[in-house]
Amino acid sequence: MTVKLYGFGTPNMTKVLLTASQAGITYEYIHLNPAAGEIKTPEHLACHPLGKIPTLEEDDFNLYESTAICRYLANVSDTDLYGGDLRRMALIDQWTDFMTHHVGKWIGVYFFQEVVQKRFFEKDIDLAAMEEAIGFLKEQLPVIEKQLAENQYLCGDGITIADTIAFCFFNIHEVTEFEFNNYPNITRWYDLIKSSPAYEQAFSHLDGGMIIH
Ligand SMILES: N[C@@H](CCC(=O)N[C@@H](CS)C(=O)NCC(=O)O)C(=O)O
Repeated sequence: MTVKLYGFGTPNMTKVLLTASQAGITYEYIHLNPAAGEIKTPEHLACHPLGKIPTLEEDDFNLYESTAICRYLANVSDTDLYGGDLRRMALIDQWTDFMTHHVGKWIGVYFFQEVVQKRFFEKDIDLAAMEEAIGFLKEQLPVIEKQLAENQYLCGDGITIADTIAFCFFNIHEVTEFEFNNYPNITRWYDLIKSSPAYEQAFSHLDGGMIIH
């Protein structure tokens, strides 16, 4: 069985590439060019009803939604990326949701405004949206900082998909003005994941990182 992962360089794409690499899964990355309409073809719409990415294909099995794909990849692997007892799994879900619906949502504003709107569509940045994001991040980043001051990873000693998903939001700083260098424990955790062979493998598929092309 070969897992095929379809998409282009965005935080949601990197979540699944990095999870697949950490899970030790053999996969093929298939780049789709949004500007060329490659995500709205009948073939891709058959995999994702809204023509979005990332998507997974494994024989006759299709999956979309990046977190669902990360959970699946972790579950079919021999790793503890999404494992342990019910409480550990609940905490992985908690940190995944906290990142997705709070911290990551606001870091994502940098990606949307600076990469999608400005670079890809050549539109002006919405300064009010940026201000709002900065305000929420001032309140929310200390929560991650405290958790990582007390634990090596978000859920304790072992890396989980919550870290991978969180990392891919923090990785937005590489292509935007978003910064977190005044948070030493987030920086320590980020550098640890970035120096891993899995990061090297996952990001080698993306020419220039999370830049849409
Ligand atoms: N909640 C979905 C979001 C999917 C999504 O919005 N994908 C974006 C890129 S990250 C996309 O395909 N945008 C192109 C479009 O909507 O045409 C996930 O986590 O996978």
